[in-house]
Amino acid sequence: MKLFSSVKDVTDVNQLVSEAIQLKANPFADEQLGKHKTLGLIFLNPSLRTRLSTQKAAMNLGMQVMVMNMDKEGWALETQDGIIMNGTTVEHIREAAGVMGEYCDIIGIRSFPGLKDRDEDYSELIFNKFVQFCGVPVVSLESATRHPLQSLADLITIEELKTTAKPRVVLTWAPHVKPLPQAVANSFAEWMNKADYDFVITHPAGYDLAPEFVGNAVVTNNQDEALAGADFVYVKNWSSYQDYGKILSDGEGWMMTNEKLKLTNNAGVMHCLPVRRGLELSHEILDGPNSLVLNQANNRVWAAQAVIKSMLKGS
Ligand code: SN0
Repeated sequence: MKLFSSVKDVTDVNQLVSEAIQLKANPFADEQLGKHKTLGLIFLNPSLRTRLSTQKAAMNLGMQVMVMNMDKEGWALETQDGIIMNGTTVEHIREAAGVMGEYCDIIGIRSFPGLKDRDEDYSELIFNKFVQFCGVPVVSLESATRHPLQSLADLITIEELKTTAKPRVVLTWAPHVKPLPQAVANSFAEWMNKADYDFVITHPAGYDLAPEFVGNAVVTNNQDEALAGADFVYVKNWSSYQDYGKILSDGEGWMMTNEKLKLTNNAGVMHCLPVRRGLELSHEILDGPNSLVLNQANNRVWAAQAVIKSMLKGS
């Protein structure tokens, strides 16, 4: 694998999931593979799990890791081509990416959407420029439209815990105070469609995801109907795709609670984190037996390790 930005970059998803599960059982089996190889992690936005789990995965493979918090410590980056740089941006992404490619064997990059210009965000301008100019394999650490390491960890979590071949998996919108990217929801939907589960998306009117991500999912604005019989409930806020980047309502009544859990098949409740307690998800759920958020976070390591291993092997 030379690029991991979407489920489409994976030739055999089942094989990648079983690789991750094997690595979880035997984390140091490939500790010679990454010897004298360097992973560079570049953040244009904040991170906790992605940074630590990917770093840990690389260390398990014997790699050295360098982390660059571009947003705080780097020069202000220019991304537009052909302009005169007489303003506030200091360094062009062409040189910055090229330089980092000189120092690293594999690069991971995080670049959130601006949530102002939908076409620009959905063209993955920054991520794609980085891939183009760094010249080494690239792992997405969450781009404008997707968060594939999270989705792979989510798929691993469901595969480990499911009790039927085709579980009912519900992605439910949750309230939030800030306009958030659609990336986690898009990506989760893309991977769930690939997994061929009984997959349902529920959200208030106006929050439809882009059709290419919805795929074959059943979509309903009735959350109770969606939750009925669910085996897994994935809770996530996202801002509007139609009225791009906007919060359309306060989403009252959409928080996932124990009361709503009664509608489900004693579902496992998932969230990528960070989560706003008492707003997206109730304290009682997060502190209760149905929460899978730490299982998901744990699986971030094995997801990253399976992807990086495949890049190191050049397979
Ligand atoms: C990001 C998102 O894409 O929704 C990252 C998730 C892994 N989440 C946030 O930015 C949350 C920010 C907040 O203020 O709660």
